[in-house]
Amino acid sequence: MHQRIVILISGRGSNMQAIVQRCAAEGWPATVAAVIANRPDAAGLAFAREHGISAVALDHRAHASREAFDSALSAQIDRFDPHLVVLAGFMRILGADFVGHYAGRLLNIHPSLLPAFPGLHTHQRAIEAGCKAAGATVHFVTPELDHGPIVMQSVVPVLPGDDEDALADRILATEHVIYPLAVRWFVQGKLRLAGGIVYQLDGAAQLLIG
Ligand code: NHR
Ligand code: GAR
Repeated sequence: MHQRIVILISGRGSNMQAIVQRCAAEGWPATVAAVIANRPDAAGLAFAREHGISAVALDHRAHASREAFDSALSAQIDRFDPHLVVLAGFMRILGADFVGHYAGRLLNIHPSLLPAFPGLHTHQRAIEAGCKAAGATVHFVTPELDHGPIVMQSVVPVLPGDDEDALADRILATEHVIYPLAVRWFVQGKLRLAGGIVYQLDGAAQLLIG
């Protein structure tokens, strides 16, 4: 069945671009129906428009409360009747009502090896902890921040002399591989969730070593 995807961004949108490009190049049974940003200046909105994708800016600062923003956001999302909602560098914490409305069809990518380093400033925290490995995690979103069932992870080395930007760039290159793959699996119906564990039905590796 053909699936509609809505992608939420806050800035650059390079993960969103990777998903749009793979979807077209690989002929997924899916369409990116809309890209929605909580920042009107998000660079990714221009990319979406140039590719004929509906681009919506919904400024969280124009809403009186988190709940009001969440409601406005889900109203915008539901205009596109999506099968899947993808957070791709989306920087606003979402409330339990919002998350519940999209239960089982809301994905995020987080730039750490969860359950290590949920929240912000993950690259700097991994360096300061002396980690020798870092990476990214695609997970289903649950109300508890960065704690949902894990779909796929990538691992990269932390190298001597790395600063935050160097490590972020190394991880980002792997995000552009694992996020499109995870979304493809979802739209192909290849993911099953049981007991809080995500299984890939073909037995494909859910780990990328970058
Ligand atoms: N919402 C829920 N309920 N659960 C998750 O797992 C979520 C989520 C919303 C976003 C992405 C996330 C990440 O991958 C994400 C996962 C924003 C913050 C944050 O602190 C933290 C984690 C994530 C996204 N945001 C600040 C806030 O007050 C604003 C920061 C800013 O604007 O720069 O919302 O890391
Ligand atoms: C990515 O590294 C993503 O993992 C991270 O922000 C970057 C967004 O880049 N997400 C978070 O930190 C979520 N809190 P992009 O806009 O180019 O996809």
